[in-house]
Amino acid sequence: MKIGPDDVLLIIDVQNDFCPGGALAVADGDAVVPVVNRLAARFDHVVLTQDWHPAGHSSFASSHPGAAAFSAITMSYGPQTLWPDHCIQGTAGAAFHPDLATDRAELVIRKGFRAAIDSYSAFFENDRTTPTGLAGYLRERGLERVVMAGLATDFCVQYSALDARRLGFETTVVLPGCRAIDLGGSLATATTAMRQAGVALVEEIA
Ligand code: VGL
Ligand code: ZN
Repeated sequence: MKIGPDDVLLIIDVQNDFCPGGALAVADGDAVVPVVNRLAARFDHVVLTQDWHPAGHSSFASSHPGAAAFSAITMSYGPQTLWPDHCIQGTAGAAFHPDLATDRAELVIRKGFRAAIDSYSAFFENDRTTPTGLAGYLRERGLERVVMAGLATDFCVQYSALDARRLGFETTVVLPGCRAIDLGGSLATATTAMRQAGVALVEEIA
């Protein structure tokens, strides 16, 4: 694709807790920063997402006595992986990576702020129906093509990309700008699901 004036770069969760040393570190997570920064400089529109949980969030294993981090439970809205406490509102772990170029971001979408429900996607909470408002924002501004990168490929990037397709946005994921958690093969599953949904998985934007 050739980047046009109505294209938006959506940078997913490039936050300290998802980088080495963080509470939910993604292997090599900080390697996405220079890739994402170079991409952002080429787009007219940049939107960031920020995982932003209250202490005691229901996606934290610590909120479920006896449950281990990275185990799965069933919530009222469906299956939910339990995570180490991460991205707690206002903490250093929730801050963007210090080298992430955030100045040109036109919008920061915070998600996961309701204690009872997690939100991987930039568009919907994990019930797949409660909107974050991002779709309305993009449509109202006439932005129809979304390019994504960030963390983690198999969770927040995948959910965001699948929802973007479901909402009718042309959707591209730049793989070198992403890193995965890869829980029990989740990266391969996510890659297949994104391809099947019509998400373009690319190595670079020409
Ligand atoms: C994420 C797990 C929990 C992500 C966020 O950004 O992919 N993963 N919260
Ligand atoms: Zn989270």
